[in-house]
Amino acid sequence: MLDPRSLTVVVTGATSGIGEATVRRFAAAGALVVVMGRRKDRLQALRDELGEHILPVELDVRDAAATEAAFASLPAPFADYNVVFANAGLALGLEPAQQASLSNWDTMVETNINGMLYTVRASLPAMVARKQGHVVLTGSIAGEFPYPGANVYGATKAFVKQFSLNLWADVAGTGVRVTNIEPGLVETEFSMVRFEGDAGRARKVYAGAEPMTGADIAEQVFFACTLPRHVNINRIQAMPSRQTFGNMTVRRD
Ligand code: NDP
Ligand code: 8X3
Repeated sequence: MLDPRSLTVVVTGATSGIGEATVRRFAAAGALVVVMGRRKDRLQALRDELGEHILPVELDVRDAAATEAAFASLPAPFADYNVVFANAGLALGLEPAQQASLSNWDTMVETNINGMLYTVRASLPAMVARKQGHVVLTGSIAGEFPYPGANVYGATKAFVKQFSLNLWADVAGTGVRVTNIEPGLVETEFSMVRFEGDAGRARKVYAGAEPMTGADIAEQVFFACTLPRHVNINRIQAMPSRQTFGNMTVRRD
């Protein structure tokens, strides 16, 4: 296994949920961690709590130039990052396509697809040049299995799935690894965001379901990243033990 103290990890979407838990997992193991997100107060709180191994960088991943600049201006020793966890993302709404908000669709595409691409493109050349790195993406089971109301959200995660495989086809042999993490139900701020702050509706998503936690997913990221460098985990798909596939639906008159 790789010594986690040899890792410098950049995490987008580090201010809550899966990203924050991953920051904590790597920091506890002695890695350096760059924490990226829009909520500056939360980034600073992570730095205050976890110490000088943490570098806060305020970033909206939808801004390509800002993303490029954020990676290009990382100070030593953080500039030598060898793991990039492109995790920032969101779902907005659960309406059927004929009622969904076009602006929500735009935001999901701009964040989950464009933001992820900007993060990878801004960080990949340096890792290839150093012959050492690992791109970890956050896909979703929604990128593989359809469900009503997932329309554009699920499609953005299907993009992540295929992009991760194509990325691996490009970089295999360069020293850079690629892993797509595809979780099912994880209790985070995800549903509060999806339902625009409707806490009751968000709670119902997880009630009685024993959902996974951010820490469960962080453990999977940590596992993939600390395997010996000759091993690449292409994808990890995980669900809570109570979650399974939907049945085929027939809508009868
Ligand atoms: P959270 O809402 O808890 O976290 C989302 C993170 O993304 C926050 O840190 C948020 O930070 C960040 N983010 C959102 N938009 C932007 C942006 N434009 N620029 C920078 N950062 C942004 O949800 P999760 O932890 O659950 O979500 C993390 C990832 O996991 C997402 O990609 C999500 O699609 C995916 N996922 C979640 C599942 C779940 O059931 N929870 C299951 C499968 C996948 P800030 O607002 O501070 O910018
Ligand atoms: C989040 C998982 O099933 O809520 O990507 O879409 S799901």
